[in-house]
Amino acid sequence: MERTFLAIKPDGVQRGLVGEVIQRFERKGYKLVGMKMMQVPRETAENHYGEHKGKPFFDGLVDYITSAPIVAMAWEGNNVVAAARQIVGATNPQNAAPGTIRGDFAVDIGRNIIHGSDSVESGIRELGIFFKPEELTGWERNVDRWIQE
Ligand code: DAT
Ligand code: MG
Repeated sequence: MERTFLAIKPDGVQRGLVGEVIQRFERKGYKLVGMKMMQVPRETAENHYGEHKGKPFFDGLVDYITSAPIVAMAWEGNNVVAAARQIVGATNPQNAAPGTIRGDFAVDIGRNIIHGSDSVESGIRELGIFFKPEELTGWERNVDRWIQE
């Protein structure tokens, strides 16, 4: 079953949006299989955002993501990577559609509330950075048969 890495960034935590964000994925029907609050070490942030190293916004991005706690999460479900990106919305909240998390709660690209993996491969890579295998919990949910045929 497909998994993705989602993280409520420091601004989302500070603004009291943890419950709101989690609720959107729960209500959709995806399954939470890992979660922890943590302050991200600088080295971890630089690894996670390695594809952006050298870009003008890289240092500010790492400063922001390490500045206060995040909530790191693993979510599971059919097509969850792409579907979560849609729920998250466009990178720049100015372009994010209303109804998306970034569209509803953010105005600045540097304070866009949430991270979501951009591909299945990124999801595997990012979950490996933030979680030990034993921290991800496969579990049976009785309602699954009412969500997925
Ligand atoms: P996303 O988070 O939608 O996957 P990304 O991977 O391209 O976007 O960039 C990672 C984060 O870096 C993004 O959430 C916000 C920041 N960022 C991206 N492009 C930026 C830019 N042009 N100026 C400032 N921050 C930027
Ligand atoms: Mg990205």
